[in-house]
Amino acid sequence: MPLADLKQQIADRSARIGVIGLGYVGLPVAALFAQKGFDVVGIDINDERVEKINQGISPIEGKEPGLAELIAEVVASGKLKAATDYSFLKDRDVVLIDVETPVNDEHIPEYHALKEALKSLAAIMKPGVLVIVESTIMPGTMQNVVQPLLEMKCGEGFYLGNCPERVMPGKLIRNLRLMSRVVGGDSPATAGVMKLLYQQVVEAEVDEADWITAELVKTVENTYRDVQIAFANEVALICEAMGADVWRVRELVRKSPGREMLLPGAGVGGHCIPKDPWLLASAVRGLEVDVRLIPAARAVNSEMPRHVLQLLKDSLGGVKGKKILLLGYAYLENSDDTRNSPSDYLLRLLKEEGAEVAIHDPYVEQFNGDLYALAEGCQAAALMTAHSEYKALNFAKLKSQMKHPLLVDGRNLWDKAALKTAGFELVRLGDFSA
Ligand code: SAJ
Repeated sequence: MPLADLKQQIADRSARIGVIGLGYVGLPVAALFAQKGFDVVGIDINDERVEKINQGISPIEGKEPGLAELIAEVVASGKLKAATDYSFLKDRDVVLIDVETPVNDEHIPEYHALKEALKSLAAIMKPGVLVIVESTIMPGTMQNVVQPLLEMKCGEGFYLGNCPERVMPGKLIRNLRLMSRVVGGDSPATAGVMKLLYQQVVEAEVDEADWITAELVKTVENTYRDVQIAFANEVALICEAMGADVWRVRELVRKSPGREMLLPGAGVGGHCIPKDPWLLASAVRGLEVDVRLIPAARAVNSEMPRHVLQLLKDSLGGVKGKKILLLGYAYLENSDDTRNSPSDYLLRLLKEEGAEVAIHDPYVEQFNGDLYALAEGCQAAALMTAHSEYKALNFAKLKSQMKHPLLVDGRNLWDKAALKTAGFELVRLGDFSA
């Protein structure tokens, strides 16, 4: 189909849309286009997930305002259907790809899911289809992986773009509607059609670009955050060594214009920040670019759980044979998301040291038991995730349960003076001030 015809079908919303991958990005995207009146078919390999969606039920756990209602609405209207069979995509005019793109232990992106999706799509997609990769990919992937895979099967007869997403757990619908997007096209004309497409659902700016620019924007923005967090963590370590309070230092640094120092903490988890810097750094592997800051920042952040272990060991004179309670297993406050959990790394470190570990997390089913029962006989409790409910614990009861009243605050959640008055020994990450 000529681009001009596709443009018209997008404008009158008669274009038929397919979405491959109905996870925390693909499902809300599919539902938002369906809500605007497009006929949308979603494909996922998980038949239970497909079944749930076709019943109008959201398979996504956690608090996602508006998502469950939106899915019920668009499934009831018949605008959104889900399937496991790629043949449902053969009549699609636009296909979005939202599959996972993890990195392996050597920090190299694994594209198994992406390649399988592309091969399955290439086998059935019709001439003139617009294929858009929304997954986060290493810069260069569109040219070196995506285009060749599609061309092998389909020759030249398709349009190709990438449009990275900016969703965040707990804000899926909100971010997809209100955050700007970059659309990278195989040509300026394709980017123009992509802009029109996303303007149907995005209320913010949609910026046109080429593939490499769109790939870089996404990986750079998350690498930027990782480097900023690493800086805050390194300042915290310096403050400990200097007997200062990083939280007071940070408060005063931020009074200087353009110094928005981020938060030191017990670790950096999640599915974006720990991964995307490696996607960016890997893009230039083998080229004449000496990438030093990005891996260094990753090293600082990934080792913060080990620093929490050191705080425990220094305070207890070692943790072997001691019982330690970890407060928080999710990577982010008030979330049930445990991907790349810093607590999981600390758990492994503690066990290697011969400690006994109890874990509490109100949002994670496996760990949402009675906190005070878990605290029984513990020589220390380490706050790893700043869940709101940890702010106002029954500290008298907690103290009565513990064998030794040591608290390590990895997220600057607790009032240092109040807890000392309550009889606790409090060690706050980054704060060794008197
Ligand atoms: N963290 C710190 N210090 C900080 C900020 C975060 O230690 O100052 C830790 C968090 O505890 C967590 C990890 O880093 O373990 C990641 O936290 P995050 O706030 O970056 O949340 P994410 O992982 O959900 O990041 C997402 C990203 N969004 C997308 O990739 C679309 C990121 O680009 C956003 O900036 C971030 O949400 C956000 O701002 O909420």
